[in-house]
Formats: sequence, C-alpha cells, structure tokens
Amino acid sequence: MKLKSAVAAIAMAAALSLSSLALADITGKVSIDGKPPKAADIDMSGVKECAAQHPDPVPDPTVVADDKGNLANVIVAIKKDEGKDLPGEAPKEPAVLDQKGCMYEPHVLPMMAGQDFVVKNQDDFLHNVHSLSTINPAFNFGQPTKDEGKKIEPMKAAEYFRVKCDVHPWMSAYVAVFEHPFFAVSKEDGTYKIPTAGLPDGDYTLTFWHEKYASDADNLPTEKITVKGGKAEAPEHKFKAEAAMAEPAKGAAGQAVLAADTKPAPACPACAVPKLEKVAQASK
Ligand SMILES: [Cu+2]
Repeated sequence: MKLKSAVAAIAMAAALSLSSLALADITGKVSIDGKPPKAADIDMSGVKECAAQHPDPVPDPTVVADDKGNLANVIVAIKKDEGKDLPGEAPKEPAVLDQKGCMYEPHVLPMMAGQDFVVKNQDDFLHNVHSLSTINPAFNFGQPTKDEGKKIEPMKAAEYFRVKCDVHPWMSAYVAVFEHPFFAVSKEDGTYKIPTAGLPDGDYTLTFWHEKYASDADNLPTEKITVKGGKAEAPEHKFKAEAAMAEPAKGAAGQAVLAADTKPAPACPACAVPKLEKVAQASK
C-alpha cells in the first residue's frame, strides 16, 4: 500500500513537472494546404565516396512533409521588431552545422546572434563550407577531412541565409540568425515548441520561414498569438502548396537556389519555369 502511494506520488509529481514545463512554451503546428510534392531522390552516383555512404536513396530535403501534409524544417519565430528588445541571452551551447554522407545536418539551423557557431565534418574527404550571408560575416572554407568542430566567427544580426558546398552541388543548408531566443524548427509531424523563459506575457506575432514556401525574409507569413502564463497555442499555420509552386518566393540574395535545382527532372512540369528563373537570378 505504501509502495503504491509512493508510486502514485512520484507519478503525480512527474505529471505536475511535465505540465509546468508545458506551460513554458509556445506550441503549434505547420502543414501544407494541398497535396505535398513527392521529394525526388538526390543523385550522388557521380561521387562515389558520397554514394557509398547511402545504401538507400536520399530524398531531397527541400520539402519534408508526410502524407497528411505536416511540414518539417519550418523556422517559427517571434517577429523581429517585437523581439529585439526582449530579454534573452545566447544559449551557452554552440549551434552546430555538421556534414555527414555529403549532407548537412541539420538542414535548417536557427541560432542567436552571438552564439558560438561550430562546423563539423564527419566525412574523411573534402567539403567546402560557403555561406551566402549578406549581413553577417561571410565564411567560405574547406574542411579536407574529418573535423570534430571548427569554431567560426559568431553571427551578428538577424538574417536567413543559405550555406552550400562548392564540391557537392546538392549540399544545401539554411541558417537563421535571431536577436532573441524565441524560435524553433518544426519537426516531421509539423509541430514546434518555442521555450518562453524570460518572455513577458502579451500579444506577439509569429513568422514562418520555409525555403520553398516562404523564404522572403521581409514578407514572411504570420500568425498572431497571446502569451499568457508563458504559454500560447498558435493557430495551425498552413502553406498553400499550389500557390507557392506557381509563384516562387523571392528570397534575399543567396536564398533562391534550391538543392533540387541541380537535378534535371523536376517533380512537376509547372515547377520548371520558376526554378530556371531562380537559377538565372542566382547566377547574376
Ligand atoms: Cu561537400
């Protein structure tokens, strides 16, 4: 009996601590309104050291969505203007961009200005890490073999930018820099969770960035939220799949070319024209 009540007390304490943790988040979900495009596989056959690491096909990470349209790799953040005077220090742990099997991990990497920034290489051959940042310190260096972590200059200001590898054209990652710590990336089920420690209660605007559906940093789609007791449940944000394909986002310099652009056969004929335009813009 005693044991049972002890177990019950522990379970209750755990439940309470879970609920108090849950109180400290902005939560929500991102999805595509419409049929998610089927991701094409990346063709690494021309580079044997890359292909050798992937017994199974590697889907293009540009749009990672499940059958229900739940969308991963969306960066959700409190809008810059509302966030700039907010409290919050850069996390102590570094933001890490890793390279493994000729792919970047993670594919999208949000970080805070001033946070330590480390680039790793798990492959024992050359990658070139080339940022297309225009506001932040640009970097462009080779990592010729395995590297446990090269610390580079921290980013300084709010910006979304692409990182690419000049050796392997399909390698693409996106970095997002914020001047506050209130951001998150949607997971494969489309959900996200933004910790609110230090965020005063009140009305805020969330912005939603995605490399294909919304990459114009000055014109990101938004949802309004009210944070109360550190908690808010945001309305589900839906990207319109069809509209986005007909009218590609005009990202800031360096954001437009997708990994998929290097492939000859687009998943749908309608996608071909905007992709070509983007390549043309990027080559200027
Ligand atoms: Cu590479």
